[in-house]
Amino acid sequence: MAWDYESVAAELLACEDEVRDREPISDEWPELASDVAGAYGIQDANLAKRLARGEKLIGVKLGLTSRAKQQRMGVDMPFVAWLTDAMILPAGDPVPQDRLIHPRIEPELVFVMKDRLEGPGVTAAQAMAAVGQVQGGGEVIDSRYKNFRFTAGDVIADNASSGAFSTGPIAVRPEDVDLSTEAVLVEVNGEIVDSATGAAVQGHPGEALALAANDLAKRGLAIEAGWIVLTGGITDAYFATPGTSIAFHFTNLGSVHFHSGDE
Ligand code: OOG
Ligand code: MG
Repeated sequence: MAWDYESVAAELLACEDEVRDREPISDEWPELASDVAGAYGIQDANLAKRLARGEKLIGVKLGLTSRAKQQRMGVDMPFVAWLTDAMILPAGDPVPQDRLIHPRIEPELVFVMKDRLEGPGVTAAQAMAAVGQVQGGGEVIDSRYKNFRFTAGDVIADNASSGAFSTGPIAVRPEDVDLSTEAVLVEVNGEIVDSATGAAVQGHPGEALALAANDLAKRGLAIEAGWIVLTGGITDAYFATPGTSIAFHFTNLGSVHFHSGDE
């Protein structure tokens, strides 16, 4: 099969809809591995298909903004992807196993924007000034690639393994929390298995937000007021196989719980 951007976008969305994984597209189209601009073209075509079927664009997510994530996934480049309303997982709802391939869950610091933020040249301080609220959260990632094996181009094209996300019970103004020292404990089936602070995310999640604005500017896009921004997994992600309970406990931002359905 000779791939082009449109057919890759269609195939990745079909994998998602049919709940099946596949080998990375770059196995067949090696140039895609490092074609970042092309991969964003695929990501945008993927979004256009979501919008055409009625999903609403509600924000952006960052990927691979922490060393923990970069090392685990074997890709050392942060990137941006799209969030739609279909990805919202109301707090307390079980992880929707029937529509996910191999969900993994990771803790995130989440921003709700009060102002539009447009790059290039945005600094972390300017980025934070545009934030209305900060929340703890968790993202359910679900790569369309077997065993989460991918190159930078593959994962950007795949909307950064987007699946679902939940936000925590407490929302604070950004000036009321120190995000570099805000810690999260990761609990899996009652055991604390991991921890980190917000500093793991590019030194400060505001840096990740600035990075997103500056990256979107390359496509002539901006972060809009009211949008949600997931700033990237703070720690590694944990498999949410049926029967698994995962909770993220933040210092000031409360806890977010995920129940992965019955075994
Ligand atoms: C890519 C998505 C990464 C994050 O927060 O780093 C991501 C993956 O790990 O499959 O959402
Ligand atoms: Mg994430």
